[in-house]
Amino acid sequence: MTSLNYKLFQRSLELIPGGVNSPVRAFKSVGGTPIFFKRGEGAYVWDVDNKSYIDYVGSWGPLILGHAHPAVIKNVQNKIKDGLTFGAPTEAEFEMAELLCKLVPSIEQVRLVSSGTEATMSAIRLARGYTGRNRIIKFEGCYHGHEDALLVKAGSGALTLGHPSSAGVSEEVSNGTVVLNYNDIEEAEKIFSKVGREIAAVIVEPIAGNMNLVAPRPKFLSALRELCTKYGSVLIFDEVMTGFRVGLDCAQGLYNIKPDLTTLGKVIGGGMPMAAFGGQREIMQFLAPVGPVYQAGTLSGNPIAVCAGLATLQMIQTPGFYKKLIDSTQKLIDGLSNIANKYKVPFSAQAIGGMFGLYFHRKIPSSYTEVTECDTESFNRFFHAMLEGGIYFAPSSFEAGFVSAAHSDIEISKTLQIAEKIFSTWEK
Ligand code: KE4
Repeated sequence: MTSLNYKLFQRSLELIPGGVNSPVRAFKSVGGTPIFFKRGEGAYVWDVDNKSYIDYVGSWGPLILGHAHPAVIKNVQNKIKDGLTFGAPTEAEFEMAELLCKLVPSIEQVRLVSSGTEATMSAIRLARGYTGRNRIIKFEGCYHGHEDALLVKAGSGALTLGHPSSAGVSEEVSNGTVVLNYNDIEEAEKIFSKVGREIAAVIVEPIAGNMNLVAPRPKFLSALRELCTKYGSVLIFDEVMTGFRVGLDCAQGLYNIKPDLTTLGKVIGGGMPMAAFGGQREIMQFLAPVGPVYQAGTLSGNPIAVCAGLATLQMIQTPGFYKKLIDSTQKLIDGLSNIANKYKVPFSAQAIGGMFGLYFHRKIPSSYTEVTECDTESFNRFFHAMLEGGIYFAPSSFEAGFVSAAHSDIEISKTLQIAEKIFSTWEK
């Protein structure tokens, strides 16, 4: 009997390019057709055929509390009765600004937007306006949303689909972007010694989560900090994914580096369209309506999205929240690694905070090149076997995975049981 997932997908293909509203959802690299979800609760999602899955995507990171958390739903329900949007300042967005400035010390002023792409696009423009320079540095495999200047050797869906440098991005734009190798300090030092005074900004995922998970090598981030300080370039930490995912003080707190600007998204919206960028007051004051750098948005700071975010940010401040999240994530990773090793499957994994990477390679990759040496075909086989078993991992070997506060020992054990069944009969 043809599943409703499949029927819906065939119909969607007619009216939506690729049948999806964001390419990485299309199952292009793992094969098969996407699952259409209809409900989520805690660590679980249900598809339109009523099959349930333990969810390790969490909408690509926002759902750190799990699906439909009662506190988030209640906050949104209470607020929505007063209207959805005003296109004017509201108290809720001031509360969000106050909270972000309190939780992220490097943020002295902040502007709310509706997506991570808007946040990074605006941060780049602000850095160019503030420095009067044009060139920016990004790193191969890092993804910062689909802003033209950043869709050069990008990660996530661009990498998944094999087009890291998108069509439609003009030469003039991409020529302003210098792409370096993540974790390669010497290369960054060499470039800065040559053109440092032309560099408006370095934008970096402090923990790369869009070429699978790649952790920063010791001194990589501090080297970028020193270079930006020395040459007057703006250091932008793109924490859209890592912000509040790896700890209450984000990746910048974990590694004790103070960026000039930070972009945030995902968790701060609690599942609703909301993101932000902020940092040094002196830089932020270049933004309209105070300064010459224009940036705007009809639904920026939307009060309903802000309420979902505020409820989420309140919950993650409860004592012991991150210890439990980190313990659950580590239990998953250790369990998967031990089982793979038991059956001699070439596999490794790592976790940072509530995010993780799975690699079909004996060695955990620390560069984009090493990620491309992982066995994608094995990942795809593992992905579908787990999916069959009711476990939903990201449908791409170039994405990180996410655990939520709703994942208990029950879900972790169930996941490991399914993995054991798969690895015990793994054809090498
Ligand atoms: P959005 O425009 O998708 O809200 O955020 C863009 C973005 C910016 N920076 C980082 C570090 C990000 O990870 C993202 C978006 N992440 C992807 C998942 N890897 C979103 C999933 C998708 O594109 O559908």
